[in-house]
Amino acid sequence: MNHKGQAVSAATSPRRLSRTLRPVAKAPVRIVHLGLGAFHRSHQAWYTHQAGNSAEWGIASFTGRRPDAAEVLAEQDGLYTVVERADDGDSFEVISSIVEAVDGADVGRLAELVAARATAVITLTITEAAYRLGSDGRLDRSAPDVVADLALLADGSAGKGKPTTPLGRLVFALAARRAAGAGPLAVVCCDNLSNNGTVAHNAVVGLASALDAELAAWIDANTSFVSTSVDRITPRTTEADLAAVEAACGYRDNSPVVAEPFRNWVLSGDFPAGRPQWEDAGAVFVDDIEPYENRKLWLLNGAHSLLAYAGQLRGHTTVAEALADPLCLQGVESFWDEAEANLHGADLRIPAYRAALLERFSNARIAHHLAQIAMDGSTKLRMRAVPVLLAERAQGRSGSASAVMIAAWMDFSVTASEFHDPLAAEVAAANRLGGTERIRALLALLNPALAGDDAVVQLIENLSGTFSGLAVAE
Ligand code: CS2
Repeated sequence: MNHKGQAVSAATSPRRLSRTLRPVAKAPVRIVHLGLGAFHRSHQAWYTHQAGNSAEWGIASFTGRRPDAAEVLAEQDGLYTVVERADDGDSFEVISSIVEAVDGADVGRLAELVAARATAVITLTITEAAYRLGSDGRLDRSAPDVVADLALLADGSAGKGKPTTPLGRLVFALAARRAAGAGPLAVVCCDNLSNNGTVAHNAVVGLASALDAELAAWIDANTSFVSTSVDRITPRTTEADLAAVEAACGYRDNSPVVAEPFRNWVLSGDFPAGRPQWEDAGAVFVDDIEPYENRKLWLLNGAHSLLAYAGQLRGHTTVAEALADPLCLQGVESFWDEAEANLHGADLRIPAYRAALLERFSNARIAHHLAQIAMDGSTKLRMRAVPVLLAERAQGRSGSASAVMIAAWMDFSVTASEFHDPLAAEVAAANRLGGTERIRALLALLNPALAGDDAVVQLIENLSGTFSGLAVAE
């Protein structure tokens, strides 16, 4: 059907978006990306497209676990539409910065591109969980896929074995760059982790050093790990979005991305082989990124996680629906008060930031699903709830608003029909224990020190059920 509701025959179907339909030159590959997904396309690829020197900066983007996203995009020569979805309507823009879309399993092509001297930047959106951090914040070398990748990489080091994790693939490709003598470059972490440049450094160098001390030393000396704070709410694309693009633009795009109008990118670090002029699109370069990172991670992502668990326990599906529930809103405001008391430095304009977040979250035209945000909670809560709770306790306060987020996650872990988490097995084992010991075991997965504090365990136990059971009926 077309937008007027008339049947459309194959002969009259709109043509597929491609560089033939929209003639636009391909920039040379100078950026390699790991994690080709919707967020990469609404954020880093969008900024690169807007940069004044975009003609010099093409992106080769690699998928994570599945080839699908690369296949669909390759059929469109890398072109796709960003649908900017505001409260009062949509606007559409074709983005052309991705010049090669590749199945992540093609580590040969990854190594070839990373080893090319022209490649200056590697960006990452591989998810928080992919850094395989243990509860001590370091690479968990005992994680089964880390162990498996180490064995594959050791099989002729940078030679035969093909690693399967994003970090393993990155180490493999950096080994190829070292072998080619192609010189230093920047790795830009765009995942929602505090101090994400340092986390990426520790994970990559940690993995490399388990293989080959000289490779680890080379990476350490030749790779600039840039820290960033990234922001743009990007829900999953639906069939209705494909139809909306077709109706408005007159072509078929099988891979559009829907995003809110707001976007933000703060970066800190060096680019030894150059970079696109992302500042042309509003990116900001700072010396001290921590206050910005914490503001975004705690206020935006923290509220998201609280809404994801509390909201689903209360029967809601999207962020906008959960925020319209006074009990959930109250939880968010209380958590923000706690977080704000621990945000210092820079001119953070917290009241305006909070007001803007309320507006962004209540954009009902963006169907941002709570189930999507709820995934990988054990990794996310270590960054979103634990630091605020620790800071509150250190100042002699209860931290009950951060604790309630953790309690809601624990409640959710029992009632959820689907529970995606790198520690799902450990969470299930803890849930088989009863009462206080269950709370303690679950808390130990987030932060062992907190789990050793009886008062915190008691606090969380008292808060369980806040968004379900009796508390709801009040
Ligand atoms: C969300 C983020 O899924 C999640 O965990 O909190 O993806 C969030 O939408 C982005 O960070 C917004 O910039």
